[in-house]
Amino acid sequence: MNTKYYDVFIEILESENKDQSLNYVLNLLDEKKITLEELYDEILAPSLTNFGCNLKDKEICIWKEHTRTSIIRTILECTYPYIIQRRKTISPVNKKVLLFTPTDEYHEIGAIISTNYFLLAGFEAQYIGANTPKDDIISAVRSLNPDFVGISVTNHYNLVITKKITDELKETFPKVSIILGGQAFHNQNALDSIKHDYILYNANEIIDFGKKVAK
Ligand code: B12
Repeated sequence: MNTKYYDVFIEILESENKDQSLNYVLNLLDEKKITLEELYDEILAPSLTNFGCNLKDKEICIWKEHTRTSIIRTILECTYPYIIQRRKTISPVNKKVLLFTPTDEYHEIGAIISTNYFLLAGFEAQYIGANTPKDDIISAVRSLNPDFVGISVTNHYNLVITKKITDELKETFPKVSIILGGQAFHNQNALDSIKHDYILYNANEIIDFGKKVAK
């Protein structure tokens, strides 16, 4: 995808104009200038990941980051009808994945976007929330009986609780495979310390994974 769309979007986003930001990307989708994957991977995700604030007053940086996150969340929710449309054209994988962020992990945009990638790859995918307590995760897996759980971790401080969660998941549900994702696993030591079956980083990897595990 041409970075032109990203550059224009960032300019609008910097003015914190929610309506214009939303209309700009929805028009790109409607006019088929970009795909949903390009919107998520090349526009929305980097608009957050590259967020920097050079202002001296850090308090201002905080509400600016929150405003930006809120605009991105609104855009994400508004793309759901496009996912429904796309799913009518995709072969189902016939596998279920349950996604969440662990206790104390409030960064959830990556978990929501990756849930959408799983849906676009033909999985049944359900996002059960951010900052999810271990017991609620165990209860959801018991009730929903997924083939996979997808755990999104951003902050490396949350690796300790993630390890407790994955240890218990493996012990209680040995047949459920664990997929890890998120910025905390860009570090190999972090990855080595947590029980898992797969690590996936982006839309293409999730789509290839779907083809591999399709029933
Ligand atoms: C937005 C944001 C917040 C928001 C989050 C709002 C929300 N509802 O999600 C709020 C304001 C809550 C927040 C809080 C904090 N934040 Co913050 N935050 C960010 C910011 C700017 C963007 C994160 C983001 O959404 N990125 C976009 C998403 C789409 O990218 P992603 O998560 O990587 O996801 C992609 C892939 O990784 C993958 N993926 C992700 N998960 C999964 C899961 C699976 C299964 C798969 C297959 C794939 C996958 O798919 C996604 C799409 O490509 C980052 C900056 C950065 N560099 O990212 C800092 C950042 C992550 N935050 C940081 C910090 C320090 C904090 C705070 C501790 C600040 C504080 N002092 O209070 C708190 C911690 C809160 C907590 N307990 O979790 C640090 C983390 C540093 C570290 N230790 O690792 C960062 C890097 C900022 C920095 N440069 O210092 N933050």
